[in-house]
Amino acid sequence: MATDTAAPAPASAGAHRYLQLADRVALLRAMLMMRGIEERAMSLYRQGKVPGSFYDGYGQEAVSAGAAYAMAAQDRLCILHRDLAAHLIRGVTPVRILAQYMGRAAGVTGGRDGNVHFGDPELGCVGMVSMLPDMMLVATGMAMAFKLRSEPRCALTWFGDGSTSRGDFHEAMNWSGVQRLPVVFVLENNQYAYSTPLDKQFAVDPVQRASAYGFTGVTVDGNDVEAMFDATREARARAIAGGGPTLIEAVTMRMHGHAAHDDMKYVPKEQVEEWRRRDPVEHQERKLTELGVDVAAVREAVHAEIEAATAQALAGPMPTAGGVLDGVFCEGEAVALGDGLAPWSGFASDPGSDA
Ligand SMILES: Cc1ncc(C[n+]2csc(CCOP(=O)(O)OP(=O)(O)O)c2C)c(N)n1
Ligand SMILES: [Mg+2]
Repeated sequence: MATDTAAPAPASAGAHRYLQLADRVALLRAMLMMRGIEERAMSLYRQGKVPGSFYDGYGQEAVSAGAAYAMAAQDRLCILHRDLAAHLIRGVTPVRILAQYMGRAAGVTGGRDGNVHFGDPELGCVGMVSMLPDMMLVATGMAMAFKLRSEPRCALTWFGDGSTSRGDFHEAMNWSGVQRLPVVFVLENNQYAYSTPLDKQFAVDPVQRASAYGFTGVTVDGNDVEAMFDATREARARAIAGGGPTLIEAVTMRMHGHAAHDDMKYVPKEQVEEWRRRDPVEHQERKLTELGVDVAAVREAVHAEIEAATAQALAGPMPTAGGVLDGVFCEGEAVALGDGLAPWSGFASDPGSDA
């Protein structure tokens, strides 16, 4: 993910304890890539080229980019519907993502789904289960396996504020607390669950529930990608050291409707305007500009990559009817998950990691 548009970091203030300048640019790139791909996919949706509906994470790019960047290759991720940057960081290419949205053969699910329910197992990612928040239980189960096998790995999953009202949330929190499992729960508090605002969702800030289940809970500015990285790096190190789970509450805002059809009339305009001033992409751009990075060049490179990927995805074939049953049933032995990319260069020197 490193890019050659990064100038050497000035020796002055502004250095990050763990991230090199190339890492900080990689975080910006991942966020720009997520935003650009989703904007492109939304226009393809309006042209009728994306079936079903379309969900995006506009305004929430820092949550998935920062958290995914802090995970090692051998860790396992359960990625949700507003977390595209995590797929990118694990190594899923833009062309595969765009082909996925259009139901093409080159998509991650080979055209079996034209939506957000995908995850490349070879990159250590579990395909998203739509029932919310079932992925918390999947991540908890994987963490249980790591513990039983004494493997120094960690599982991480994202979920929304709406998910905190479901029984699965409490089951996952309780079991992982009792067993002190190596799992990181990232609660994407984006102010709404469809049209339900926070004050109709919970009577206490849900981060307080972590202590009720016996583990650490932290609240983070979800629009600051480096703050997300820091909190996740710490949570992962704690998990690997046997310190149990962490609940990270990432406070952010869903800047678009729930999905393409939703004009979010129920959201006050002032609230959107207030959050627009805290845009996570612009926040990182300002930081990097101060560090001497040519941010416009990064933007341009990302834009060109997305345009090329869109052309390639559009030129790709639809799946054939003959292969419709391929991969539906397990044939022979199940193949274990592989390892994704872990672009952060710091695992070698991180005491909490064996990578
Ligand atoms: C058990 C369950 N009920 C309803 C849905 C339909 N649904 C999909 S996303 C969503 C809103 C979830 O809100 P939240 O958890 O806050 O996540 P956000 O979409 O805001 O990121 C709903 C109701 C679902 N997928 N699963
Ligand atoms: Mg929400």
